[in-house]
Amino acid sequence: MANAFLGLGSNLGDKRDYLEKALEKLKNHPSIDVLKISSFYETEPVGYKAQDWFLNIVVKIATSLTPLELLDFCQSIEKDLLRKRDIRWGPRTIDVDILLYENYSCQSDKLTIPHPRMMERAFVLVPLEEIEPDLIIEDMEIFQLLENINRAGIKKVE
Ligand code: GSY
Repeated sequence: MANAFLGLGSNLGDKRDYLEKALEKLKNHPSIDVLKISSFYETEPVGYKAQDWFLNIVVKIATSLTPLELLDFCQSIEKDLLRKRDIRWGPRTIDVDILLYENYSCQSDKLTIPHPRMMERAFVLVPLEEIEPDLIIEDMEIFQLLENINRAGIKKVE
């Protein structure tokens, strides 16, 4: 089994419901164990600003799927939950990204691990540190990565 971290986000419709449904699909997969789920965070959109705030979480899983099999499953969740890819950085019902998969790294048109933009995203790093405070990503401790991150646009849902 490999440990992996996934980032989930939604900013259309009933965001919490989309995230809960995506979590259920992960939990119901026979080759995935959901080990940890972060708090829910309301987060300012990164990139395309003229859209609603996101609700984001990070999840730690153990899986016997390969990275590409896991990607296929994440994309099937997005398809089932009616994600449309209209505007590149635009609103979406659900986004399920592979952030990390063990210490594996790869770079291709289909999949890049670690996720290429995760190091500068508060909506990824803050929930990731909550569930894995000792995490080291490419020789950097997560608290070091967070030292340069502006947390103004991220609020934990209590
Ligand atoms: O890459 C994930 C989709 N996404 C998000 C997101 O999940 N949260 C925030 N705050 N901004 C985002 N911009 C994009 S694209």
